[in-house]
Amino acid sequence: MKTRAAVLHEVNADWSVEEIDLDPPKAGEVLVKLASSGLCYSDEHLRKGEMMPDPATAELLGLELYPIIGGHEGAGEVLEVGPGVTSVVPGDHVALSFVPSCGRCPSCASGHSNLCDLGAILLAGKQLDFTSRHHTHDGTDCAIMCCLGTFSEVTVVNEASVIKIEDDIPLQMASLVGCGVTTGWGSAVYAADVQPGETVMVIGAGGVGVNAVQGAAMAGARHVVVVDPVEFKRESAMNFGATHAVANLEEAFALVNDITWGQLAKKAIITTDDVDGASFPAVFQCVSKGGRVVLTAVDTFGKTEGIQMNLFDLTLQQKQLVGAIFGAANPRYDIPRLLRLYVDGKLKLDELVTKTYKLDEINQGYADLRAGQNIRGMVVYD
Ligand code: CXF
Ligand code: ZN
Repeated sequence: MKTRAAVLHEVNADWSVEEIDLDPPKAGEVLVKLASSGLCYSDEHLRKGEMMPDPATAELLGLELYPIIGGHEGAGEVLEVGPGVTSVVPGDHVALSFVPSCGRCPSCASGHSNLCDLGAILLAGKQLDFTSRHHTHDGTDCAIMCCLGTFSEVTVVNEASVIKIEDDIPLQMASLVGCGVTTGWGSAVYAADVQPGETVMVIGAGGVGVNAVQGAAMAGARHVVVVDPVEFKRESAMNFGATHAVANLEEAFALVNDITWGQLAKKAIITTDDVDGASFPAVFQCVSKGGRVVLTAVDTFGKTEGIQMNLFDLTLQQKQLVGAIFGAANPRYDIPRLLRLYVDGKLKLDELVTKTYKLDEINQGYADLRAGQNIRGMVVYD
């Protein structure tokens, strides 16, 4: 079938909205008509070439990076299923998870399906059998972001990425839990393991950070201190449960030192667009003995330089630095759980969407994101 998609043809290019050819789903695959796709900063990382190896390394690994269809935060309706699909049928409403979960690998079986072995193919960007269902008009195979390609009106994904949801849940809201909401909320609830009464810092108050704020507040944090240079984001974070908002880490240290009587923050969650390794000493300065820093923000693929910190203090003050993918959440458990919290009025989703765009306006959506104007921009399909 023909559909339309936002395609990236080379690093640093604009998204090209064009007609593509889409094959029917093969075994284990699902054809999904998307209702919407969130505009996450990771697709901007992708556009800037920060999500993948450099072209020479990619060639060595046998990876074809371009063209690639972006988007990894979507929800929609199942149109067709391939042979062997058992968890959904045509007509079902589904959220797409940016991490697949097979349910059988050691990570899935031990309750860490955010680390599912199938996720290893994420950056290769094809179907799980390493072939493509998406092709440009001249027949070139397209890769798809996170095995999803939600910047396509219709897409084919593996059943492992598909989470059936209840029919009464607005699909636009369901798209948000495929990345930003779950990543942020889980970073606080699971990765930081926020406990009642703790002081928590959230550094970066965009579409992931405000959900870390929601998670920390829901877990019972006493103070949720947001750090963001953009005034609009600081103000907006206060509507999601932040108790304080400051512009930089210097102000944050003075504040947490004051409000905790010198005990400092028990947890800090880094949810910035880019990772600033040079800021780590200032982050750790805000964190108490035995405290934890969660790195949710995604740095550049293959980069090793940039972080310099005092490891003497890390040991003697027994601090922790932990990474978290998908907020250490389990897609099949936490996506329906978060959507139920939304329906019950306990999790804010509508308020996350600053502005909606048509697919043809996607470059404007990313310009607005870069300008700090959006908590979440969203492409809404017809
Ligand atoms: C990212 C994590 C790295 C792979 C692409 C998606 N997460 C959220 O945006
Ligand atoms: Zn994302």
